[in-house]
Amino acid sequence: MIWDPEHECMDREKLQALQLERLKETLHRVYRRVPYYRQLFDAHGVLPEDLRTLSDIQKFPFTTKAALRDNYPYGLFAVPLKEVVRLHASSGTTGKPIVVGYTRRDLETWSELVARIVTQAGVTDEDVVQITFGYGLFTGAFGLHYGLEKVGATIVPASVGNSEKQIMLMQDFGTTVLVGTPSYVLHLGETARSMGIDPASLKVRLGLFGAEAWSEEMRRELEKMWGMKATDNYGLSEVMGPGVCGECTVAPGLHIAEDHFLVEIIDPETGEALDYGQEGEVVITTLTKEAFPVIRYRTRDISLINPEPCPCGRTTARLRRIAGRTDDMLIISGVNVFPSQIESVLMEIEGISPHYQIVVDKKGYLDYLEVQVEMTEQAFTGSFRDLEAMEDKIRRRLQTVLSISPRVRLLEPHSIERSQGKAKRVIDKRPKKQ
Ligand code: DLL
Repeated sequence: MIWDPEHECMDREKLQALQLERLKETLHRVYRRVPYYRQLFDAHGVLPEDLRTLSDIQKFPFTTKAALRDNYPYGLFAVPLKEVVRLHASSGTTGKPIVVGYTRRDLETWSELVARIVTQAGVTDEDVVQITFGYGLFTGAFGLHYGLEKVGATIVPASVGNSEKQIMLMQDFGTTVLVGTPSYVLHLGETARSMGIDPASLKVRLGLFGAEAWSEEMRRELEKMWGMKATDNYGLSEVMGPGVCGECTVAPGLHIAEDHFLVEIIDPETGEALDYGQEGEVVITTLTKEAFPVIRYRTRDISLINPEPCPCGRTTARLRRIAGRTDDMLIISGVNVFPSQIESVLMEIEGISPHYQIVVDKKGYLDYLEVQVEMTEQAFTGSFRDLEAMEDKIRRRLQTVLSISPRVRLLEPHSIERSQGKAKRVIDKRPKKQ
């Protein structure tokens, strides 16, 4: 089913005309109402009137996370606080978070866009949907909540944590859809098993995953564990939260709500715009946000755009699943390594669990990478020989993919702390460069 065929299946020429009209309005609005943007545009010598075609957006300056942080808490709002009816904030690990606001119309748009992504993943009003994202400043839970409500699904607002109770709720309420981070739902599956319940025996048939990077291999693992179909959706607080794009069940890629967001891919080094199909950093401009519009926001997420129409009938361009973040990329003695590459290798090896951690440190002048991964209960024999052979096998596989030879440490089952939201996979102990 398609939630909003008028916009999701729009003729691309019409869609681009709509984008242009909305982009012009947005540029004028921020120039008039947000002193930060006015100064930024003035400093770059551009005016909203300089935009005549969509590609003219390239004349405009980027917005970075630093700018959002510097204007904490309300400096970038384009409406008086009186018109803001909800606040959320990004899960910043250091310093102050980024605060985003929504007008009543922004909330309406948000639930419409989430209704689109949950419908395209296959949710209907017959489903019982358990939301295991944390309710709070994080956009994940509330964002999914109101979109699912619009579709008419029965929502179980379980929030994150209390894992044994989550399993009980699934059994008693007949949960058919799970919403959460891949790492937490993996943990929920393990919890079920430790209670003597096979997760695949529960009624869960579909998972809506997002908020953190995950690999195709992790998808297969989750699908096998729960006997479900696992789908991906992507978004970020700075531009709205979930609802920016999501997968349909027909072909790969995440359909972008292009009538509300203009998405570009740029070279993260030079800032130059890249063509369709080329991989780079995702840059997003909001087209309809009232309270918190952003212009050319640098997400640091890495992907590419496929503009081909999808066999599902939607005409919106698709974003390939996020490969990682530019600031996630580890440089180990000059070699670029993405955590997602390590995850893909680990998930293909029998006898180890999907729970891993990557530790980076320096020994003298040399960078040093250690991959710690848990064995499965079945494979854990306690024999030193077996352990060594397994570590060696993992090291060789990783070396083929990464072109460097990491240290591998096998851990006993359940020794890595389980995440209750976004997993923290990388521990970088190297002194920070200034
Ligand atoms: O994570 C919004 C969201 C909630 C999306 C629930 C989907 C579902 P933030 O906390 O601001 O917002 O974090 C945004 O998380 O820049 C990506 O690096 C990462 N991220 C989000 N979704 C995905 C995904 C929410 N599907 C940051 N795949 C983004 C990979 C993702 N990374």
